[in-house]
Amino acid sequence: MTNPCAPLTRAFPTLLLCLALTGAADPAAALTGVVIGWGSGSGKPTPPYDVNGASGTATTVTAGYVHNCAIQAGTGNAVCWGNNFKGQRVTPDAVNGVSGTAADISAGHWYTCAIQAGTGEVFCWGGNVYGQATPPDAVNGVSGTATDISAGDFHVCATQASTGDVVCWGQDIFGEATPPDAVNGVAGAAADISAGYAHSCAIQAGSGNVVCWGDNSDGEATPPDSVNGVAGTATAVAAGSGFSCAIQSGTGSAVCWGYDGSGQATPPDEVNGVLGTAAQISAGDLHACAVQVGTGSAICWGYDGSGRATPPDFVDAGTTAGISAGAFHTLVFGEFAVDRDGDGLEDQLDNCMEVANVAQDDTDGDDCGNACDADYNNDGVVGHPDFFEFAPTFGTVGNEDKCHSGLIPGCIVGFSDFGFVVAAFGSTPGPSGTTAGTTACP
Ligand SMILES: [Ca+2]
Ligand SMILES: [Ca+2]
Ligand SMILES: [Ca+2]
Ligand SMILES: [Ca+2]
Repeated sequence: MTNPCAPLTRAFPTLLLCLALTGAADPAAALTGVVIGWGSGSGKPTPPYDVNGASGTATTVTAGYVHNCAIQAGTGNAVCWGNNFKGQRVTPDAVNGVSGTAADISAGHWYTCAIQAGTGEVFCWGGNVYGQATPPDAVNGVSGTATDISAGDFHVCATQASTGDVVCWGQDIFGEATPPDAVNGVAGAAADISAGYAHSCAIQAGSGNVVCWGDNSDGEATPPDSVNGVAGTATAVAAGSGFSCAIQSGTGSAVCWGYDGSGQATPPDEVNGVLGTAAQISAGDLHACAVQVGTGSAICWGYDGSGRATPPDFVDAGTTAGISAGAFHTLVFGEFAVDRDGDGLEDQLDNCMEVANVAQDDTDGDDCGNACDADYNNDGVVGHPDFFEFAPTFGTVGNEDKCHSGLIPGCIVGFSDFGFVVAAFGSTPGPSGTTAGTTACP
């Protein structure tokens, strides 16, 4: 919790040195890897500071049913947030940085699976009613490991590291966890896999043919000729809830099939080849998303309840590096000029990035604006010492660091400031975007 520059910002030569050392002289460059979510709150799309840019960013995101996970940039630590009904949010030491980190992660329905970096061993945690959180020996390190993993609603599929064979486990009511010979090693292996609600899809290694299995009630397990090898093949595949999507080889066009009640199986012109093509694709419950080639735009389609298929403007304007469509929401990570409090200052320029504070007053110069800093003794928490420091200043002029909502200079410490301190009691100051990448203030 140390920012070498923060306490020194009033010592001008030291400030210049700090700017030179930290690269802060070019603060307008958007952070790469910032995680942003949107859609229904039930999907818990709001990411934690560990990956939202306040104190870290991400290299992978995965949107599950009502929880989400990411891999933190730099550390490789698995970070999860949202609902914890079955413990799906509590990352094990094997991948959270304590005794290992994660190379890949996938959030399902009340459970999560990850591939441990270095070893390739699969770890799962959370709900295990169908054995979906118990990876088999073929990928858990006993007799094999994995290079790719995809958690569906109640079943999981992975590609075995040494063979490329598809291995699935968990619920198998529709045969969704029983991969066919074309990709299970008998007659072929897989280059990409995706587990959906009750079906799964893979791309056969070598041929590029899309192969699906499991529930086919809506034709979701019957890939069309454009990607099944008859008239075309695919480079990526995504299994959703009752529908599937793929990116066609050569053209880059997004192609979907299966249930289309909300238009989720009808990719728009931006990615279907008419106006643009897709670099990545992800299928959720009732909507799907892709990253457009060239622009890096996040493009979503299908059911738009709670705006899950409508990326915020600043995501549109930025560059999406990765996208994941969940049950009720969407997550991306990428390079975005985020201004989450709408005060006109991008997060990385904003010393209180969740409070609109155009003036950016920061009386004690700790990079934590007065608007979110009641930690007067700079011990990292708003507590009794801060309250006792505040109390005698009530009604006075000239104690600008106690002015959290008034205009300074000349502010009078008043009731609104008292209310602010009370509300902040027990919390940490910030978050400040101007310390992003190093630490949250102080
Ligand atoms: Ca702002
Ligand atoms: Ca602000
Ligand atoms: Ca401050
Ligand atoms: Ca304090």
